[in-house]
Amino acid sequence: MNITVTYKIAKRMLESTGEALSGQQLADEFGISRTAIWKHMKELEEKGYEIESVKKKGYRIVSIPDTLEPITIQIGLKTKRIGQRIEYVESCTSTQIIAHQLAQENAPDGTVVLTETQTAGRGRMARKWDSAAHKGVWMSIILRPNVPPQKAPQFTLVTAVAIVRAIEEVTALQPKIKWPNDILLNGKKCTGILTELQSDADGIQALIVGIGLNVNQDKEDFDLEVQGIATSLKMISGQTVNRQELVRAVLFYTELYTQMYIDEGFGMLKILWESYSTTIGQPVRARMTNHTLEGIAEGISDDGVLQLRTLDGKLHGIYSADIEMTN
Ligand code: BTX
Repeated sequence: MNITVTYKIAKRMLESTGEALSGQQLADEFGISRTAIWKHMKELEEKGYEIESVKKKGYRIVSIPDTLEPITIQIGLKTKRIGQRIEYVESCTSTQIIAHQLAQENAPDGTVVLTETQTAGRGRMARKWDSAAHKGVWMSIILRPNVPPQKAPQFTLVTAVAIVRAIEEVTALQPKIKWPNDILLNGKKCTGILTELQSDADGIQALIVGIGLNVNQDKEDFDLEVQGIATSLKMISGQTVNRQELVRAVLFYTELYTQMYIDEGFGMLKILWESYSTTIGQPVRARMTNHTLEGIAEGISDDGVLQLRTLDGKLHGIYSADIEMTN
């Protein structure tokens, strides 16, 4: 059974927006027999698609499975670049590793890697990222912006805004951003973003934006060591969230806002970011590799650097740190 043809048939059926298509029509369009069409229907059913077979009318897809396979994402996707190519694997070590490899093999701008579970999902500084099977969105986006390397860090902030907008659109939740890369619900982490860079003497070759979004986990789906700090959209809203719709929204807003950043700079996005931030105006402790600073987080600069004013009145630019609220 040629699975690519199975998916092409499924795509054709989904695009017919609920109307049944006859076995003969599908057979003619795909240049195969009606028996072959019937076998493709069986294959789809085995993959979790619910197919209604209406007498004299034909086949109709009634529901699609809760997977992140390209076909389930690309139907209804409103982007021009991001997600036009999606690489999907049921399981992997880390989508970042696959995306780096694809970027080196010249994968186009906007290529997306999606998986159901990661065995070595990673956060910043090689920390572990817990990626429960079929419960979250574990994804990497390859971007190839034509900007100098010093403009790369803001992509994390811009992506955070995009994710918050997507969550707001798909659920009734109102997440907050903790500088630089955590998205919080009720003070607990529901999303992490990891931006990695491939560059050479000519500048940025690719940005690999890794997104880990906790969607439908219950508390016990998380590893013990993160149960106290992590949460999911379902745990806060009390409802199972459609992961496919969420991925489409994240891709849409990521395309919109990264393009806005490339074309118009950080100005408007900085205002949006600050409006979602829990950090700004708050007393915080910033832990860096070698030292810690305490003070008030006054804002972020145009290059995304956190501005922290210590008790002695000095303003410090923080490029990378773990932030704790101290109030
Ligand atoms: P981070 O360094 O800010 O956060 C990592 C820390 O977050 C961990 O040390 C742990 O305390 C906590 N943590 C681990 N797993 C979870 C979780 N599921 N929910 C909440 N907190 C957790 C954040 O790094 C960046 C994470 C990016 C993950 C994506 S998933 C797709 C892509 N592939 C990949 O390997 N990484 C990215």
